[in-house]
Amino acid sequence: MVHPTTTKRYGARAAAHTNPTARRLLETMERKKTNLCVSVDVTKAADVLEVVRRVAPAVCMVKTHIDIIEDFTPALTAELARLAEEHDFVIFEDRKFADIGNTVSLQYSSGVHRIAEWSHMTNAHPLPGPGIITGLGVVGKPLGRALLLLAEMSSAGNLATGEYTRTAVRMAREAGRDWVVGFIAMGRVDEDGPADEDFLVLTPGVGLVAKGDKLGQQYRTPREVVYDSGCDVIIVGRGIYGVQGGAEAVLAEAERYRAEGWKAYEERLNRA
Ligand code: S5P
Repeated sequence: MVHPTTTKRYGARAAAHTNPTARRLLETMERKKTNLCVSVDVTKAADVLEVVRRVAPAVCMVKTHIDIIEDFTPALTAELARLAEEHDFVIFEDRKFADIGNTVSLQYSSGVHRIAEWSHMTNAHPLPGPGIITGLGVVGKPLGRALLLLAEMSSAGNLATGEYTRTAVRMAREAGRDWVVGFIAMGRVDEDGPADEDFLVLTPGVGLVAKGDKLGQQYRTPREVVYDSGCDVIIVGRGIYGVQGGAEAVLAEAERYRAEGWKAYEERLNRA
């Protein structure tokens, strides 16, 4: 089955969203002709900014793991937020919240990182039940932030399958798309929904060279993810920032993934 959202242009899909971050992302994708999110999993603030400045022209989104930064100061997130405005991309802090509502609302708003202040989008495991969505929403909704649920994962042997995945999708529908705008998933987990429903599917585990790593990560190509599986955003980490050849090579590699991802999207639009 071909889900109706997979044959619509990203820009046209923006109108189906009330959440400002979802709209902004879809409009940025259309404007910059990119469905690429670079995952900047490096551990020094200067290296994060170096990678982001390099890849900025090629991305709709930058994904962070802010808790791996060894020399974190709020100047880093302030600069990331400034770069997001200057270069037209969305910031996604890949926090994978997984606790009760009260705890996650504190983890989201407070602590050293104050994620809600600078990150347009974040994500949560549905494992604890709907309270996690409500708890994060208390903080994020008034700020116009957006939440994704992890409905599936890319790693070998993960437990997010079958009934767990279906329940994640049901929880998102019940929460409403003004807050839960989509999923981390490997395919169109929302296929059973009504034709006018529009969720974003963001997909990690993307590589043009490696097939996996030694710790269970599994890679598919941009074409497999966007054309075959109907996902919206490809998330690429080591395949881009880990490329040999220094700073110049990083932008060239980001551009290669952008072009592959965009070609697969254009072909999908033209699919009968
Ligand atoms: O199932 C998942 C979910 C996520 S968000 N598998 C993943 O790999 N991720 C994240 O995507 C992971 O935490 C990492 O930041 C990125 C993949 O990085 P890569 O270097 O393997 O491309």
